[in-house]
Amino acid sequence: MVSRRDFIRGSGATAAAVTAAITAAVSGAAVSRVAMAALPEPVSQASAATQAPLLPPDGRPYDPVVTLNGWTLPWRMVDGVKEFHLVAEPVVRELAPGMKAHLWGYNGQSPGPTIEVVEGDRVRVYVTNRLPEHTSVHWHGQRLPNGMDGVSGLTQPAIPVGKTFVYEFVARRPGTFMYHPHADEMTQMAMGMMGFWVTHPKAAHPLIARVERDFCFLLSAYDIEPGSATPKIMTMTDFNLWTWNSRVFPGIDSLNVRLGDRVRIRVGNLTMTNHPIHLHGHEFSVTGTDGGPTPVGSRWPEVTTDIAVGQMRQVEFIADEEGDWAFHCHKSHHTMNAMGHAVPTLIGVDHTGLAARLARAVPDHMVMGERGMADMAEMQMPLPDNTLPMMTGTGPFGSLEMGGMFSTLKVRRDQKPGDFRDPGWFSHPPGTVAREWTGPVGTPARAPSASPAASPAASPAASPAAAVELQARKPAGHAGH
Ligand SMILES: [Cu+2]
Repeated sequence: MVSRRDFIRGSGATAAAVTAAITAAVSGAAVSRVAMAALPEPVSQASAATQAPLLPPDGRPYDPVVTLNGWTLPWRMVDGVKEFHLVAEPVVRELAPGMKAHLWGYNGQSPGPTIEVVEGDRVRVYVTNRLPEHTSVHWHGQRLPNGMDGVSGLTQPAIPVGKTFVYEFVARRPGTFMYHPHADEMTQMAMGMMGFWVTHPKAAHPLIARVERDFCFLLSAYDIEPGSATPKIMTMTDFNLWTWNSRVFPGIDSLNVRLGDRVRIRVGNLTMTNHPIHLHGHEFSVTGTDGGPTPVGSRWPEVTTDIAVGQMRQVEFIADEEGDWAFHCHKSHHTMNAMGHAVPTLIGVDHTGLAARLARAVPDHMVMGERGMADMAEMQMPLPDNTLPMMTGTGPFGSLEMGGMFSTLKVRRDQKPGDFRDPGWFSHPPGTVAREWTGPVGTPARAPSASPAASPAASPAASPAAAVELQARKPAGHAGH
């Protein structure tokens, strides 16, 4: 993997190299070399792996963030202005090993690169449109001149196909923001167009702590039928791939920290529903929203924070418990990969004899689910090309039976400061793992149930179990049945 430093060096950060690269790219084209050289070279990212933080090479210093399965866009400093170049374009994004999606994004990936600036920076962002339709970029949450707000039709004309627009404003307010199109929004966001923006404070800030680890990611969702690669953009709620930075478990990298680190995680929600994001083993406080840092008196401990549509929540905690801690959306359907939502519940249904009869009629039919759905995780069922098992991932103790919005916070005593690499699975101290009990098991105390003698003989209430069986499965109600 190419390191961040090599990546920047290799991409040519000097003006001469930029000019040479652009000249090479446009030689023969009827484009003024001077005009093209005025644009910062667009930097593209080919990898979906988490890139090392981009240490600021110039400008005001700050503590950079780490974008989960993402990267920060390098800039060019021109007369004290930070210049970035976003290229809106179709991309191929690996959602997890084994599945690639045809999305729209920026600079080679969906989501686009994170933009990091410092409070007070004057920022110039060139946006080149290589999509098949017009677009714009809205800088969600920012204080800026109205005409820089990126709402096509309202504050600017849309950026036509093939054209480049420039946005310029001062990053007035420190905080965590997002960017996304405000032109054919439903399509373009359903296709993956979004990115993170962090404005770091220019000096010590009473409400913004310095942290050892600062992670960020966006929530997005896609509806991609198994075997296909392009999201169905008309889907409103019934998505089948719930992603963090357009990745699903087990494709989402772990958040690797050192024992005792103060950790900040910034999460923005650009899906169509809310996501209660839950961390195991620690309590956190919400220290910021996209409206800015929260007052200290408004902070209380939580282990789950619900992030509504169009919101950002920034949480902080001290990572003082070693281990591999689950970190996920608490909507259990959001920690699953592509699945059919129309599958009936078969728990408790007796399949005896059914499989043999069905096999005669439908040779490839499989009966599943009568003891729950855990079988699904380890089932060797042939999948269509380019899809993922609904429940998957293997940990040190077996199948995790997860997918979608799931990752782990790995807290390690020996993780070096600034080292974000995956330390592998946790080695549990002896005697600290739940284990099988092989001694005597006492009879559990139960509440007394109604005695059959005390109820009318015909009443189903005579036996609670009988009542449950009777109601376990109702007719689906097809017309004519
Ligand atoms: Cu969720």
